[in-house]
Parts: sequence; C-alpha cells; structure tokens
Amino acid sequence: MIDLYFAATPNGLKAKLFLEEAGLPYRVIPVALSKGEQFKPEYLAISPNNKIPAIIDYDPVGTDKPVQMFESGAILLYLAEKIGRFIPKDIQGRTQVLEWLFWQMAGLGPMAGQIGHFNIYAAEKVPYAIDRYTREVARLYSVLNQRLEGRSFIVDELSIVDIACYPWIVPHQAHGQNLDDFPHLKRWFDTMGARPATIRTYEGVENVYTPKHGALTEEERRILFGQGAKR
Ligand SMILES: N[C@@H](CCC(=O)N[C@@H](CS)C(=O)NCC(=O)O)C(=O)O
Repeated sequence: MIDLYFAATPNGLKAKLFLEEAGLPYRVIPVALSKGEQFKPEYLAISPNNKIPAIIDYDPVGTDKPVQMFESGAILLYLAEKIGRFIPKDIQGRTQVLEWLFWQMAGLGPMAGQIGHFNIYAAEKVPYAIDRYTREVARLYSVLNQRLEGRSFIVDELSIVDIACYPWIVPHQAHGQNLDDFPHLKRWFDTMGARPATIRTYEGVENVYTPKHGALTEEERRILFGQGAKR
C-alpha cells in the first residue's frame, strides 16, 4: 500500500496519474494547502519543503522499513524503478527520460507555475511578470511540441515524462497558451487525456488555475504566498 499526500494541483496529479497508470494500490491523504496543513510537524517529517506530493510506500523492495519521499520527480523515478515500468531499460531511452524529467521539473513546472500565479492568483496585475512568464512558457511549449513531432510519446513508449508533463499542460488556458499553436503537443495532449488512467485521475478534480481559485481570503493568501524563512 502507498499513501499519497495529495492536493489537486499539477504536481499532486502527476503522482496520482502514475499510480493510476501503474495500477498500484494507494490511499489518498488530502493535504489542505490553503488551510496550512502542509506545515503540520507530522507532515514536515515526511515533506520538509512543506509541499505536496509526498508518499509513504509500506511495501518497498529490499527493505522492511517504509520508504517516504517528497518531490514529485523523485517519486515518479522511484515508483518507475520499483515496478520496472514507465522508464526504458536501455541506456539511450533511460537517459532521455532523465533529460525530459529534469526539463519538466526545472523548466516547465516552475515557469508554468509562475504564469499561473500571475494570471490567476496575484492580487494585482504585473505586466512585466505576465509578459516574461507567458513568453517563457510559450518557448517551453514549443520545445515540447517539436519533440513530439512524429512521436506518440515524449520518449518511445508512455513513460514518467509523459506523466510528469501532462498535468502541467492541462491548465494551458491559464498559461495564456492556445494548443492550436502547438499541433504535435495538442495531438499528444488529446491522446493522454483519453487514457482511462487519466480519466480516473481527473474524475471530480477541478482545474486549480481558474479565476474562482484566485478568489482566496486574506488568510489563505498569507498561508500560500506569504511564506518566508519563519515557520
Ligand atoms: N518541486 C516540487 C514542487 C511541489 C509544489 O510546488 N507543490 C505545491 C502545490 S503544486 C505545494 O504544495 N504548495 C504548498 C505551499 O507552497 O505551501 C515537486 O515537484 O514536488
């Protein structure tokens, strides 16, 4: 059994999508981010960066002690290696999966997160930030679009990089992007979205990057966006 500490954000949905694709038994443990549950000491003991997702694997390979993890990219890699699926065994394919996984973790996720923030959550419109992140996200979408030309998936077969990227393309409208401008990405996006595991993952899940979600109370804003060095 795997416990998934979860909120319905792109990073949380990545881990859920993997577990659905893999058919591994798991339990969702909701973490109410706007209420500050990510700061509870028992959660920080699993995820010291006060973010979701995190997992506890009670049935790890090679040890009796449960394995706990934070950081979605590390979680995907760990789970793929645990079951020997969604990561190629050959060195060429594996290397490409690592490249694209780090690309998603260091590029697409953080940059898309910033434009989502400035478009939906920021209390004031900041034109410089909106322009800067819209352009950068457009560049990243274009890189992925080119990669997908003539390919069904980002690396050979369905892998953790498709699982890592898909939830970050779902809020494309909040990113100020039109998928018609990225035809190969759009084809892949539609294929991914039609998979039964994706449909199960997104059942009852609302896109968090909508104007409704930007309507936070002052207290929720303080919890989510007022963080500094003090806990
Ligand atoms: N690099 C981290 C980022 C995780 C992350 O940013 N999680 C957000 C939701 S998508 C979160 O938990 N935010 C709560 C907070 O910042 O207090 C990962 O990929 O796991």
